[in-house]
Amino acid sequence: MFEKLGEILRKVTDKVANAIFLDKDLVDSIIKDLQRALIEADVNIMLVKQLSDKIRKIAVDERIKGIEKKEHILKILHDELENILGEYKQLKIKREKNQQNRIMLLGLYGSGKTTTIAKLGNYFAKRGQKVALVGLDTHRPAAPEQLKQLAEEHKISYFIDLFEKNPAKVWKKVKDKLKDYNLILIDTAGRHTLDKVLIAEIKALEKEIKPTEIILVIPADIGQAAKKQAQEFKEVTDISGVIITRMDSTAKGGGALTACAETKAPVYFIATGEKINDLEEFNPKSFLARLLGRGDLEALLEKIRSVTDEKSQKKIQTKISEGKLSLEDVIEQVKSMNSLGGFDKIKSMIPGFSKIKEKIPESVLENQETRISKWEHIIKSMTQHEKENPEILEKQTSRIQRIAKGAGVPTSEVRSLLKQYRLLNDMVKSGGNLEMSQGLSQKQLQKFARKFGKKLRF
Ligand SMILES: Nc1nc2c(ncn2[C@@H]2O[C@H](COP(=O)(O)OP(=O)(O)OP(=O)(O)O)[C@@H](O)[C@H]2O)c(=O)[nH]1
Ligand SMILES: [Mg+2]
Repeated sequence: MFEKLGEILRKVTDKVANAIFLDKDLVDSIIKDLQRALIEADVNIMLVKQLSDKIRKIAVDERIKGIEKKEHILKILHDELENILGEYKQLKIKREKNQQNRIMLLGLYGSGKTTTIAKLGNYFAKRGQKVALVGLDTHRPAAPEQLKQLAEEHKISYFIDLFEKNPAKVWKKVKDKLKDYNLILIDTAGRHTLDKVLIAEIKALEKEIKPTEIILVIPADIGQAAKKQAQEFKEVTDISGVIITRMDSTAKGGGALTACAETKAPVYFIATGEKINDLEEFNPKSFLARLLGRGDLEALLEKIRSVTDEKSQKKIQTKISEGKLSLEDVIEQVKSMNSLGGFDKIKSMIPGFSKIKEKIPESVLENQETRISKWEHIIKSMTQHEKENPEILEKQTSRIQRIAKGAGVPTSEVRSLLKQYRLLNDMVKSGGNLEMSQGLSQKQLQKFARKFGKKLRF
């Protein structure tokens, strides 16, 4: 139901974790992805804006640097998402003696009340509660029959009255029969709108039943409109929580969920299908963890630490600012890019590169591993002085031949490595300067694109 949102959130967190340079371009692209995904899930645009503003604020804060900045961004992202999903509140069933839990479900026409009553009955019966369903929808003729069928199918006790048209009277008739049950789930009638008749009926039932919980059932497909609906119901009665149904059949679930959080109506459960077991307790923390594909914030932060070895990052940064990388450094960079998901990642790591992604040919990404292992052999055949100053090799055919022989590769391979070194050194050097100068100019970008398009053949 939230596959796409989850996919994008994971992509965004990966981008943050894997970034070597966390510059304006990268932050912009992350925020754009996030916004698009959240708005697609129907999250209120104001909430989306708040979230983006907070991330941007951290991102441009000059006082926070490197890994710390990444941690801050991920923490903000995590906390804000958790925030907009609302507080966790469990639907507690009290078990004290003589304590009867009476849970009344309300909602507009077709919101899923009757189906949810059966699901809840089944859910709590399995957890050892003595459950009885009571049908107080006396308006729709087929309603008691629907409840009966569901109850019988799942072997749950039920009480209905096929003739009485006043729901409060039905309650009076059945309440004495409910003594042996500790959890009473009460189905009520729906209406097209929360009109006076419905309000009067709810009030009368509330007075008669004295429910321990009044739960509003909202279908996810109304999206953000859930806010208005929850507010209206809250005004006329003591809604203690919400159940959102039809999460499976709409892209607007994010809107319904976050709208309920805005009204401070805790979402107890979400329903994700028509079957009896398609009901799950809603816990914002674990819901978010699932979306992000990770256990919790700590696990998320761990990801950054695992891909960002701070020391080696610092070393590279220094070398970049000095404009000098050794061949081994370059190999290290390429290898780490590879382990982080391919050379493709260069685009998101180096400022400005995201803009030209379509111009870097896919062939660049091929056969890297074989190439890298050859390169490692080549480097092993070099002297320390050669490794640190590879430019001295450029015109020294005899040295190149010696190295090629030692590594068991043709001389063309050694030359190709030297060429890549030059290119990458150039690129990383420009990237290093860029961090300070906020991105490449269009001209520089085109130059890089041409260079990489033509020359970077792995
Ligand atoms: N896909 C999907 N369908 C659901 C879900 N919950 C309920 N439905 C379907 O929605 C329709 C209406 O459900 P009901 O339980 O009858 O809704 P209600 O609120 O009792 O309706 P009224 O009593 O007429 O007001 C039925 O066809 C259900 O099968 C859900 O989580 N997912
Ligand atoms: Mg119904």
